[in-house]
Amino acid sequence: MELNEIVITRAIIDRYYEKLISSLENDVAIVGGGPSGLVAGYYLAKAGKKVVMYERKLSIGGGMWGGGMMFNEIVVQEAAIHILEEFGVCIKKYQDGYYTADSVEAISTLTSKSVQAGLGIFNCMSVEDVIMRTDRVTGLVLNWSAVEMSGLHIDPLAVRADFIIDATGHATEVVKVVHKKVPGQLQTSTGKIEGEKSMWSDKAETLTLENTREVFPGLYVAGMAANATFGGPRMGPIFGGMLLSGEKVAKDLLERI
Ligand code: 48F
Repeated sequence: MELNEIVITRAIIDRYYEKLISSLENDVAIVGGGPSGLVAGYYLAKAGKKVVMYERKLSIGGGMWGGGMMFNEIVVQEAAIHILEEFGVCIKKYQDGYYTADSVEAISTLTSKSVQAGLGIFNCMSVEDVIMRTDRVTGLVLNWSAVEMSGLHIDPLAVRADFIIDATGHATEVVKVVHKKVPGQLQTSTGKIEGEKSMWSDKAETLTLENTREVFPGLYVAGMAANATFGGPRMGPIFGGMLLSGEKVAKDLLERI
């Protein structure tokens, strides 16, 4: 068979269009493809929910690829090991309570298993705004990351979702957008973004879970965005809290959808 460039092109356009058109209305839309977003997406998709993820960069995985300072190993505490086991990531015990995994294997496995569970992932897309109806977030406003990076004046497109998860990490970008549009109305102690505190691994890991919750009607925070929003410390290169946060936000949302 002689390969035909036009068939190849049509196949890509047709298949991408199918994915795009089927993700206009969702149960949950996740912003950010780091570990917390991926774990959330996996559990929601596995439970049969319609869930989509938008990631600004070409590669999914956020801050997990580089382990700690580009030493590509991650540390995960005992409490989160069941999640890596669920995904089938290879884990090595380091000493009591501490486990390690190859960060490249960990993030590629989280990504692969999430897609296989039914999570729709769109890379190279950035969320620049939200849709709001009567003081509730009801969707996302999207544009190509290349448009954002080049500063082109091109209008975005929009998708609807019953719930949004801000899993944008330290930047907590969706919460920032909401706070800009309706200042002082976040469900934090001051109504504002509390801001991330300095490193304190033990406290940060516990607080990440407590802070994984709804911050504005229709909008949840997970992962590092949860601590940045509610004023928790950063934890550094330990990833159990990120995984547990993804599991928790999925569980909480499954009770509401
Ligand atoms: O930062 P990130 O990995 O988020 P996370 O799941 O995990 C944090 C850890 O990696 C680490 C840590 C724990 O030790 O503190 O930093 O909380 O991934 C966030 C992803 O969101 C994307 C960004 O490119 C990254 O891959 N992102 C951020 N803003 C947007 C976005 C946006 N507006 N639209 C689309 N993607």
